[in-house]
Amino acid sequence: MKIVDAKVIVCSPGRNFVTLKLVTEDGVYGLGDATLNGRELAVVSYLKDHVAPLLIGRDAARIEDTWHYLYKGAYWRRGPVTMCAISAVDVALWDIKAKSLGVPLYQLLGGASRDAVLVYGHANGANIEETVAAVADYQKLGYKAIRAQSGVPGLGKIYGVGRGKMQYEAAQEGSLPVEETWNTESYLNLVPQLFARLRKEFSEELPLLHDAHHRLTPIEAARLGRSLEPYHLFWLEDPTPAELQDGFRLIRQHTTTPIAVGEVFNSVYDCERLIKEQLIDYIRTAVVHAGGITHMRKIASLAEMHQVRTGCHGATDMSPVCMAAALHFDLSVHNFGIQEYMVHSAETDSVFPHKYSFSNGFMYPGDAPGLGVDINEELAAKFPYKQAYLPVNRALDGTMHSW
Ligand code: GCO
Ligand code: MG
Repeated sequence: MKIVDAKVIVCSPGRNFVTLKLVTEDGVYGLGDATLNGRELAVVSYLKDHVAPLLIGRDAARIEDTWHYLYKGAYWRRGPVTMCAISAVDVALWDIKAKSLGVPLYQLLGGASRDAVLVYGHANGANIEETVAAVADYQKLGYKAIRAQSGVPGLGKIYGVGRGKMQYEAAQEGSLPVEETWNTESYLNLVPQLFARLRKEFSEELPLLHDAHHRLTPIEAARLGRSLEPYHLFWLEDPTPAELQDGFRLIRQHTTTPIAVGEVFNSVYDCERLIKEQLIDYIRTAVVHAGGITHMRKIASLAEMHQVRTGCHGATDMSPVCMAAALHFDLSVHNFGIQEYMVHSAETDSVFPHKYSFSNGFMYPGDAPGLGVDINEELAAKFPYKQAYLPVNRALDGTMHSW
């Protein structure tokens, strides 16, 4: 079953997405997400100029071999652009294989390890009371686990505070990134107050999550983790930037708050030490950024041996193609923990019709052959690419700070 076409589709139905469509000689096609938020066109070029020409004429059935052909064959290993491109090819090939065998993808990954995929939603507000109200709204919608983020007095809009009730979209259209302001001390004072208030209002059993979004030093993160212990979070995400992995040992020495990390990782080698030394509890790599289904399964297997569970990144910059792939992965891997879920806009859903569904706090990939997601190319063409960036962050004195 030879690949005869490799098409890169760029569209912006509410936000930018890059999608790879691989077509085989017998007409079966597969989709892969290749969206790298704020740097989309770099992956488009990588795919169009350097990957698509290598795929024409290759056997679509050889998924593992193609992965290594692109990874080892580039000589320049890893990196978000390369790994995003490899992920798109990999997922499209899994889609083709499952479609040609007439089974939903999870059946090829060992079958279902559970009946449904637990997800968490994003409750946020400009202040603590708005966030409390948002958590209540998510509960009413059936969510069984909820992430809570609040604005910080004196700081204006910061990471995690959305533009509407259900939608959170960090990337903003324009030729320059928006600049936000940051003050660690105000943040570290506010977050324990937020969770104290939430535990007063909601059951002790409600799983609550929080994302520090790489903005703290290890000792600041340790202070936050310790101050949140009475409210027993499901996880504290990205407490500190993960380039310096020794920082996680320091955090571990000070707190029992579970730690999640990995949305910016793109290889098992980024996770290896954190997993093997049990410095984290959840690994959050995304199918689109960490080498597709083939590589994500290797990460999950390593994690399983060290009692680390998965918690795939699922923000709106993961397209419905990535979301579908994540749900098949989540349903099948034994050491699944939780899946992030942010609803896409109606325009996005119309361009990417899909069979996955949400019901009462859980998601289901559906039983359609393959991923169970399609792309309406005619409609996609009506939403051309728009330049957009993630915001940047500055401390009060103007110094650049992690966003
Ligand atoms: C999350 C993430 C996102 C990222 C976004 C960047 O936990 O969902 O932190 O909100 O900021 O995906 O592209
Ligand atoms: Mg995050």
